[in-house]
Amino acid sequence: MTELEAAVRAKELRDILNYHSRKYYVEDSPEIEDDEYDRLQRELVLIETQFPALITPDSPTQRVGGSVEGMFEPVTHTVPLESLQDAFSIDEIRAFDSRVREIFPDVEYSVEPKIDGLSVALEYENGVFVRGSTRGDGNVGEDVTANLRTINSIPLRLKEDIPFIEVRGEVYMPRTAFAKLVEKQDENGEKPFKNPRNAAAGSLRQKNPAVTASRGLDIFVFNVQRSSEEGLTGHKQSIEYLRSLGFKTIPFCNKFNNIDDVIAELHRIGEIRPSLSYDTDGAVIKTDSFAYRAEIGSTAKFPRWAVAFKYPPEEKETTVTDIEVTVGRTGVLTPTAVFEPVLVSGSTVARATLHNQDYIDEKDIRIGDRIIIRKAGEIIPEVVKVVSHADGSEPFRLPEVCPSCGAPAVREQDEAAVRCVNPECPAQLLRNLIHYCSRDAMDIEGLGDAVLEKLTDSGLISKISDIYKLTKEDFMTLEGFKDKSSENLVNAIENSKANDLSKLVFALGIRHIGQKAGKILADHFGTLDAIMSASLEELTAIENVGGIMAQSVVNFFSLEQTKSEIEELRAAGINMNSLREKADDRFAGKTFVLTGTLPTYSRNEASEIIEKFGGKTSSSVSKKTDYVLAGEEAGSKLTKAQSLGIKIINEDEFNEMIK
Ligand code: 0OX
Repeated sequence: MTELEAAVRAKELRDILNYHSRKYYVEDSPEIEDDEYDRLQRELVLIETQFPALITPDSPTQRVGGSVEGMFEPVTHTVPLESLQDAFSIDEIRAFDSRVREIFPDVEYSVEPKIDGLSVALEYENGVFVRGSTRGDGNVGEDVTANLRTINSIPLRLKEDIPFIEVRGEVYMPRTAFAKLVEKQDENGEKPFKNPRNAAAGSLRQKNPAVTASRGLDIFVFNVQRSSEEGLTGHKQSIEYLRSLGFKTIPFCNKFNNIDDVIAELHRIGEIRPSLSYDTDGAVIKTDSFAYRAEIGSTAKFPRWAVAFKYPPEEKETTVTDIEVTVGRTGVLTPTAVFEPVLVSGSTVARATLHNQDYIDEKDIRIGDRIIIRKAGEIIPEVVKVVSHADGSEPFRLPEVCPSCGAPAVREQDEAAVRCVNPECPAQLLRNLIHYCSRDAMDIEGLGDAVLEKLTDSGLISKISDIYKLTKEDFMTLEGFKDKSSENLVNAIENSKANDLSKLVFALGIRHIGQKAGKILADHFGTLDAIMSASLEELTAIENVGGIMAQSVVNFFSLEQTKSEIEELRAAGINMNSLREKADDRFAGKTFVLTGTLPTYSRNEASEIIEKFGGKTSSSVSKKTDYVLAGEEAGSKLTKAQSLGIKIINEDEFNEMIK
């Protein structure tokens, strides 16, 4: 393919991909299958890897990239992002109408939901998204362009290449995405976000756009702030115009010419609020005509032509009958308040997670309390506050032993969670087994989630070392296993015994010890016995091993269960020595970043080689990177390396270097 042919095809692919991305994320009416979309995207990435000069900022391959270093840059809003005057009663709405109608007796209002997220401004030049910023104080916000680019419903290119337009919208986290995020945060012992709005704000202020991308944010656009185009005369018309440009606009906006109909619409929105997939904190009533708005004007703080009607949050009082504690898959003890069932926001609820000890302490929630509950994000029941304690009640403390296995439950430094320390705790067993057998750990092909679940359910394994006692006959008792498949599994288990020590150290699932730390420990000590008997001081003295990691290693190997399990593994013939030969130090002090798919090496293999020669690998490109080893479908890392002038090598050149 010549560069010219590539340029033509790249443009074509970009247009097709942008079209289908809009169909899927904005209009919710996809026309092609996901794998067809992926195929087209891969084709574009391939062209852009071969001809990086063809990469454009509106390319759908450029959504995630470019970490922010330091602070977000301030952005002064040319047109301020005004806030709204709140109204808490229908009387206040009528008073608002009287004020407006005095000037314009024939006023028409548009009414739309008030999305509970955070306002942003998006700027487009010649149809291309060039900058996005938060509202801030309305006059000065922060440049969060890289993070906003990860939101798939924000078009990187508009349907029309108009010279300039700035729009305003509300970034929000859909309720389902919020529920998933909180579950993960609880599981990881992190402090969970209080509501979808806080979660959206936290996600938009991430330094790493890949994190933002993983949070499932979305947007509704509802205003033209300024534009090179003229001719818009009213609000509803401008929403339709924004939609025609390819924006995902506010989900509905209805126009009325009298206040009674507006009030009926407020009641209607109030009714449907619980069933929406996003949080709303009210409805916005806006004078529709732009000419009228200009006449009515604004106060120092708010426009006089609009008002936000706030719905009272639905809250109910009930009594806590119990606080239950369960152990999650990661060993975290999670308290749940059980209360007398009450109807809130459309459904009956009887339980609310209390997250962790700090949360309980902050609200001083006890068994027997009268409490107020509501739904956060309209789906997750939440204890708002305690009304009164029962006579003679005591503050609630999480148990110091695991309710599942009775082993000590401890709270580690800097963690919100209390965890069961027992690696054989039945509540944690499956997760530990899955990790142990995974590719980067002991790499036992065929022993995935489903098979391991069957093995634990049937009682064939109750700890890691039991894996090595499994026979072909054991597998054949499981549904779906035949002679050959059972034999393959037994062979895969047998082969894993010869793995390098670094894989075993990682596979043991010691908290804070990842794949890289597994290699560092194995290389440094050479044998598992040496690691097991290492002191805190010895561990901390190793480069790249911090205090928390060192403490975690010491804790793990001091457990009786760990010691007996290691002996079982030793008896099963698992290699406990480092097999990683140290070659010469030709890459000493050099940092490599791997990106894309290499023709022959997997990422792990390439990292192994780099480390064997004393080099390091890193996951992100910075000024400190010495080489970027790029394969096919390399994306933003390649672009960043080019912009920083870092040496980019392919696999052939890499092979030359290691000859
Ligand atoms: C929302 C929302 C916020 C335009 C001028 C004053 C307020 N959160 O959904 N603000 C506005 O309007 C701005 N409309 C909305 N729908």
